[in-house]
Amino acid sequence: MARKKIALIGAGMIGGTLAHLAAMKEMGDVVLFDIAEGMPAGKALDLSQAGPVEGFDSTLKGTGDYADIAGADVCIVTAGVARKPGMSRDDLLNINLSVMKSVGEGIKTHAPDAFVICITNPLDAMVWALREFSGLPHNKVVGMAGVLDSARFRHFLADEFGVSVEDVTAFVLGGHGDTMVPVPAYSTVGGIPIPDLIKMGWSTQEKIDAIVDRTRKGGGEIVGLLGNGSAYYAPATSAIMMAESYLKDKKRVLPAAAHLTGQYDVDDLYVGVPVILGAGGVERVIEIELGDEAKANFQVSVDAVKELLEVCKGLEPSLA
Ligand code: A3D
Repeated sequence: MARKKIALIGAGMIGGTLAHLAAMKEMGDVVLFDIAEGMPAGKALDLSQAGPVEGFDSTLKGTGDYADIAGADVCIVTAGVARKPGMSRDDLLNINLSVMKSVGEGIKTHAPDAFVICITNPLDAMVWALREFSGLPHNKVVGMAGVLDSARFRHFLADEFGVSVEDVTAFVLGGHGDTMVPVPAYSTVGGIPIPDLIKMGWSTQEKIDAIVDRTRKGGGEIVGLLGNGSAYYAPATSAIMMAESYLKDKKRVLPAAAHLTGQYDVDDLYVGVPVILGAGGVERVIEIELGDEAKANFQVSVDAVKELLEVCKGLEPSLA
């Protein structure tokens, strides 16, 4: 049986970490694509030399030629630029939209059967753009944000309750960013919902509210601490979990930015919702009954994504 092929479009901080994880897990052979001269080949060579020590046989190749991603089973996209001082949100949108255009066309030409996971920010708009430019079926293009956001929520909750992160499940909906909607009622410790744990005296509403707020601002907290760049370990491991669910047809129930066609009263928009990820890509969007507060917060999040998309639709991306 041929090995699987994982193409990483963007070989920066997240791209390099993705390559490391994919090789360590022997998910398949890895191609690191980037426009930066030499860098993807350098990372691929460095990682290849970890193979004899770790005992993995995945091959790693760095490239600047889209032909090398041919036949990829999974493409994970982190290509783009980060917002720099003096750059407006629209400037950033325009640049990353152009990047999505060239990445989308590269995937369309060379890896049209791939399952595509977008990580580039602003996530909900970029995954939409990537789908448009690649022309792939909507169920084969998703955005990674929810797994990361819920992992942040789980980490903070486990810390608060003094329990293993393994026993904490967390539920996060909506767009990626300050408007995301962590839902404590669907988040549990050993199956016990957070509101019940508050009633049991394990925590207080104030503490949970503070955790929700910290989760929403989780990315910014790390940016502030790093001083240069943004989070990459947890984002990479989150995308790898999604890729594994697809490659192994695990049918994991994970939050992802998925294309909605009426679910949650949202039409033709990518927003974070729980989905089943299997060999068919997004096999099912799980539509749950939301309480009034979560519903109102979700709507704010959806409106923010819509607004961003309207700006995108007014821009004219060139190839980047
Ligand atoms: P970084 O280390 O800058 O890597 C981005 C790479 O993209 C660089 O190596 C660039 O050379 C490359 N690149 C730029 N233009 C192109 C192009 N046209 N084709 C191919 N490669 C190109 O960033 P990073 O790896 O830290 O982050 C990557 C993206 O993920 C950014 O947009 C972040 O904002 C985003 N991010 C998203 C999350 C989510 O949860 C959604 C979390 C963390 C970071």
